[in-house]
Amino acid sequence: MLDKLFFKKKSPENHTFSEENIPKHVAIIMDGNGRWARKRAMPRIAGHHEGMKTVRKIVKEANKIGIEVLTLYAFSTENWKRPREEVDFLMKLPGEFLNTFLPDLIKENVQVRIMGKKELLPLHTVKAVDEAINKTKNNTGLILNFALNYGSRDEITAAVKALASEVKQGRLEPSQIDDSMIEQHLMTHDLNDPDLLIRTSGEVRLSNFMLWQLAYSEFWFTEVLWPDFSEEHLREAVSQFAGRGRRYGGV
Ligand code: V07
Repeated sequence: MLDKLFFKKKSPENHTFSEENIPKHVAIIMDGNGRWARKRAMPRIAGHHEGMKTVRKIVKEANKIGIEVLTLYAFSTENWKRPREEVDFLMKLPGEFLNTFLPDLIKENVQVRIMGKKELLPLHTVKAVDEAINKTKNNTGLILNFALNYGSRDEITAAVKALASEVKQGRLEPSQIDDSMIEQHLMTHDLNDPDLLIRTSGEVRLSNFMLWQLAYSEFWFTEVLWPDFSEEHLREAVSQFAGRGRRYGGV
């Protein structure tokens, strides 16, 4: 409770943004870890490891700012195509991250979640993640939502399949299908759509990330590589968002 009062928007000295304009849900494509390592003649995995430390920093800052949901693209369905050793290393990062930081996240009232297909993940990864989900499920602060083995087309396809099967069973008429019905079948059914998408490392594309949910979001791209992404950069993206007005297609 004390943590919540400290980190949430309750104490005026603890937030520097006007409350209305803080993005409630920020999604981040954490790109540039391999490039960060190459620039230092280090192996790619060293970049991933450094990127993990950045995750911790940015979660803390997001909580301070008063962001409600932070979705981080940790591993895509396409990432399985990477070399075996790199995939094995990546799959150990959730466990390492949680071993190191779960006690702090609990103290800070953070709720850990996962979106993606858990079935294909190694058992040790699933165990680490499930423990964190369980231990934080009643936390009421920042929702830290890791996209792990996530692909947006897969997610939409699964939603379409579920609806098609309801039609086949005669429980649904095709004419009844609308936006909100599709939304309810996505992994984000109980979350707001992201208000702000950040992608680091200079690539300007979505790479199969939250295609449906990002329909009306603001995008903020930076050349900064993820391991170099700082609290200041997050604040810069958030302030720029606060200065823009979103219109959802209206005027
Ligand atoms: C990963 C570090 C960040 C940069 C992007 C690639 C490497 C944190 C997690 C994580 C995931 C689930 C969870 C707790 C932590 C993570 C992967 C890669 C696969 F419950 N960072 N990080 N997972 N990187």
